[in-house]
Amino acid sequence: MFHHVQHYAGDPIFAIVDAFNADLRPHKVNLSIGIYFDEQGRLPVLPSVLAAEQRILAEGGAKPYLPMEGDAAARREVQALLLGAGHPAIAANRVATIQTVGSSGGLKVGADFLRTWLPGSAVWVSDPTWDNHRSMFEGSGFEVNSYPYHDMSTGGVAFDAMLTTLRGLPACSIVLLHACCHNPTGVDLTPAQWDALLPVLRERNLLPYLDLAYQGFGEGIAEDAYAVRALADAGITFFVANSFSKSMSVYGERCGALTAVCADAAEAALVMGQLRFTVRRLYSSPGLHAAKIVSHVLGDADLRPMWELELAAMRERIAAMRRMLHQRLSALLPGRDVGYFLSQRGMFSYTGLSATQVDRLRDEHAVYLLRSGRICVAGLNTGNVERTAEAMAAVLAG
Ligand code: KET
Repeated sequence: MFHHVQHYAGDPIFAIVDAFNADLRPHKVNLSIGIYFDEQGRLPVLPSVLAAEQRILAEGGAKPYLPMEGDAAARREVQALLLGAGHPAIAANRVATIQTVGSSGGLKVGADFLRTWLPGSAVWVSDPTWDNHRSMFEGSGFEVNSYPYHDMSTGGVAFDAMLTTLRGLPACSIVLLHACCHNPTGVDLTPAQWDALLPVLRERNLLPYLDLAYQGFGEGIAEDAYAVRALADAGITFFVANSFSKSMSVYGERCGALTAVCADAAEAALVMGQLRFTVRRLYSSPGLHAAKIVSHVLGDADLRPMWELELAAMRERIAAMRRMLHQRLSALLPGRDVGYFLSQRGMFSYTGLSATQVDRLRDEHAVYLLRSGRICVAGLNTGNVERTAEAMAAVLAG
């Protein structure tokens, strides 16, 4: 029956985590997957999330199915987090939000919806992007192309080339954009560049599809939602999939959402109906515990400020690790410009290390990163940053 099934080589990110876990060297360093580890190298349980879970347990209650679109309170909180409380688009009922199984679930529901309702469109992702973007949209039947994004020579965004490509796209093309903390490069559009992008999206009648997996890890909750709010303010129709995996450190709970900001309330109602049907066909309804975590942490007057401080502390620890790595590498490689560790933001840095250098880091130094040269800065701590810098300097020196 299945002898013709093709071998699956494994996921490029999860495979490295498996290899790291199997490595017996005690000094190993995991800079592969996009997970925030604390100063002790542990995956934290945020006190705000723990307090929410204690309240959920104390409240008791049965465990019914949620509706296809998820929990109403969680969905309201998500809209306010993304757009800012009281945004006119929310008041006008032109925002449709569903709770999803992580933001991956949101991205996928959105992809299936779009494949049905914009069947003639192709998807355009940044070069480079999170590997799974391509897989997800191809899995939904889309042709996936890429637009220029990262300029290796300057370490910045190839913005003119990006705009030129987007200007040439057919109407209704789907443009996947990282709202903040670009994965894998750590290089984001500035607010001014977003402002310059909006007229192109509007004039070409493109559909922006934002991925917001790291809200709060760049500059702050509101700052990192700049693109979401600018698009909504401009009256552009768009999708945004957002995640709480990282911002609440609830990876395995699968907390996320998909939001469609539409032209008017009637259109939003139509989109909402078909998003619900898409969910029903895929996994029927999302998880109850995930909904309760999100609605308690975001909606509770005590827990919300706690969480915002905890998120700020994660952001600041990552920034401190960027500075330490930069300082150590600059000292070890005086002639080399490693300023990109400071200018890039969020969990990831694109180091420019080649796949061969990445293999040497793993084999000779037990330092694990993606073969693209992406490191997760949140895997660094004061106990391993020195060794990591020395290992990087050794392979960079040849
Ligand atoms: N979008 C982006 C840009 C992203 O980096 C991830 C996860 C997700 C979505 C998925 O998030 P979730 O809400 O948990 O479904 N990225 C890290 C982990 C992974 O590959 O799954 C990573 O890039 O390492």
